Amino acid sequence: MPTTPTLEEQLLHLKLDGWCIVKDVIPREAVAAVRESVAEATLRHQRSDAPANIGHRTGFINYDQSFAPYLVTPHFIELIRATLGQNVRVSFTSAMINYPGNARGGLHADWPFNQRNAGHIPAPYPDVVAHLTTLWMLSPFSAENGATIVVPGSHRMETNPSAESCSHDEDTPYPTEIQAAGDAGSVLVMDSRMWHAAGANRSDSARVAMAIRFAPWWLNLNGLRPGSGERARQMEATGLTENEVEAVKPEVFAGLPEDVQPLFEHWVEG
Ligand SMILES: O=C(O)CCC(=O)C(=O)O
Repeated sequence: MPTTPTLEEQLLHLKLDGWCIVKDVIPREAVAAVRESVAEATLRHQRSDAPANIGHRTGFINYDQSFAPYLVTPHFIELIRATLGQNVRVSFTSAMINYPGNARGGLHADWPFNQRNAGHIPAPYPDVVAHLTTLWMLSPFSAENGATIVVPGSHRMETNPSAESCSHDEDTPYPTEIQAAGDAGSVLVMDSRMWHAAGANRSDSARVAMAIRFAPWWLNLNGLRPGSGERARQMEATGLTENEVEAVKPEVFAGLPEDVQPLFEHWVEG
């Protein structure tokens, strides 16, 4: 019978391989309601510039809070805090629906290591865990519906395929890549440096997920703030675009569970 991995085992997996899966972050009996709520809010607030076959909404906490209580599920947040420190912050909340027919994405590392973002740490970057990407499986993730493709160990590289100088092309599968499958309610936790991509959805149903990213207190997030001077200067200096994360509305913040509020306090509007 499979046993539940300990925190130490998960930390080792994350350190050596760059990723791990945390099961039952959303309990089985609750996950269908969260999936429906996220899917419905994504459809209602869909980004007009989302790629074909993808439903996408950034700043998602302002539109739906059904997932918020699970951000502090003890065996999940303990792993996040053990990696990034006690005063960790949520940097992004994005909903993503990959529809049937969605093609495989390009291999990349995430912000702040993605070299196409204005606010990136230039490659070659140092070997430091500076940001975590967590992908919440609201539908089961399978090879057929496009479970995330990961390249284990690639987080220790000092570059990634978003850099023109990287010797690996983003659209070429990497020989040791695998797909991170899991049950609905599980969360794929990745070092944001790890090379990854969305898998192709060859099934006949939508893959509903959220990307919730975490930063340590010392990482500057101001370049993500719409309208900030720092954002404008980063974009002007690099000639690159940047993700936008809208501020959390005060009334949304006030309605969050007390133990979830510290994760968002740095980003409240006003
Ligand atoms: O949808 C996926 O499986 C991957 C998403 C992704 O690449 C990202 O959010 O950076």
